[in-house]
Order: sequence, then structure tokens, then C-alpha cells
Amino acid sequence: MKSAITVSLVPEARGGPFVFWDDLPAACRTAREIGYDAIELFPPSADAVRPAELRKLLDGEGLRLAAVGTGAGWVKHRLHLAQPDESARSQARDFIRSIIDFAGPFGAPAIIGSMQGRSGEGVSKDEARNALGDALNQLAEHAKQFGVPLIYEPLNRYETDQFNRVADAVSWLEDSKIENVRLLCDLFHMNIEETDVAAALRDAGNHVGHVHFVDSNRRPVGHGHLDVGRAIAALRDIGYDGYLSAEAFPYPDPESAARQTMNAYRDFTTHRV
Ligand SMILES: [Mn+2]
Repeated sequence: MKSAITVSLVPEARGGPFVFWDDLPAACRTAREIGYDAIELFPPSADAVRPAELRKLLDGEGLRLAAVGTGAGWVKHRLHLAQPDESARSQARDFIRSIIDFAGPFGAPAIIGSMQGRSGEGVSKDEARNALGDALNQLAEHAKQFGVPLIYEPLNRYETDQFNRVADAVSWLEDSKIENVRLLCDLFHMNIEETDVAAALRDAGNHVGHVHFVDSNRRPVGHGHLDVGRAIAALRDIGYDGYLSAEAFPYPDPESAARQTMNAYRDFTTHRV
């Protein structure tokens, strides 16, 4: 397993669970100093960072790009994939497609979290899921040209009514024959929704494509009550070799959160069997 840490460049997301903020070069420097393998980027749009500049920053620090979030489509532009209006859905898909095009050349997948939307405003739960399925099909197909999957993240019940539990998302992807989509298993959401976080990860097997490594209260691992050791043991059992990415509050401050997460990552992935 590899380590990653989140960097947000979206002022509208202030207060959200991102460790580093605003200054991408400084975030890359600190991430490298602390020993991270990669960063996970949350940009306001696909053209906010010039690819050549990002390439230079990453190469200069010896970092990879783990994944790129699409949530600014919601928090900044108020778009999501299940909106009543087809033109808004289409804009939401275009936004995500542009992020795939930005991330793809770095070998990084795009993440669909808040952009999955929800039912409401005259859209039934079935209609919302169908809209999500149509979008995942199109966008996952688009991602294939870069040799990367599309990453879909089940969220807790307070954030979406699309999929809250990992096993429900797995069944739906399989039944709907949606290909090239892998799941983001976020330990914070799972702690709210799963009966047993470790068992859910084990059952998801090779559907697990990315992990948000965070404690029960969205603080860095070690500041909550989640049994992270059991979760990591389950990931080891299923042969997961992707990222454990710190999507946590910058508590008590970004650098301390980054160091705390790295200590936990090293403890759980190297010292224990
Ligand atoms: Mn997450």
C-alpha cells in the first residue's frame, strides 16, 4: 500500500476534510519531507493547474498524483449527476470528463463523491440511480484511454441517498454491468454505515480502488475510535496495493495532521502483521 495526502485548491471548500490548502508547491514540499508517496488533488476546475507545472512539481519532489477529486463541480458550480434538468446533468458530466482528461496523463483516476448527487427536486431515487449509472458508464469508458479506472465513492446517509454501503455499490455495479469503475472506501463514511468496516473491505475485494485513510470523526488516524488496524489487515488480506490517502481535517494544523497520519500509516502498514 502507498501513502497519499489531500491538497485542496478550492476556497469554497474551506472547513472541509483536506489536510493541505491553497499553496500547491508548499504542500508538495511538506508531503515529500514527511515521506508521502503521492498527493491527492482537489482543484476548482480542470484548468486551475497547468499540467506542465504540476509535472515539474511532482517530479521535483519525487511524488506521484494519486487521484483528482471532482467535488468542486458541486461545492463551487452547484452541479451534480442527478439534477432534474438534463442540461445541468450534462454540464456535470462535462466537468468530470475534463477532470479525467487532466488527471489521466498522470496515471491518476478521477473521483466521483459529492458529484453523484441525490434524489429530490422531483427526481425519484430510481431516477437518480439511473442517472448515476448512465454517467458512470460514459465516464468510465472515457477514462479507459488513459489506462485508469473511474473511482466512485459511497458516502454516508447525510450526504447522499445513492449508495451508502460498499456492498450495495458492488452489487449494483455488477448487476448493471458497469465496467472500469472501482470504489473509494472512505473509513469515515464506512464507520457510520457498515456493520463491520474490516469485513466490508474484505467482501469488496478487488472492487476497492482507493481508500480515504481517516478516523471516525474525520480527524487524522489516531484521533478517533476506529479500529484502523483491523481495516488495514483486511486490505492486506485482499491484496490491496493502492493508496491510503489522508482525507482528514487539518487537525490541529496541516503539518501535524500530515505527520500524525504518516506515523499511523507506517505503524499499521509496516510494524504489524
Ligand atoms: Mn472521502
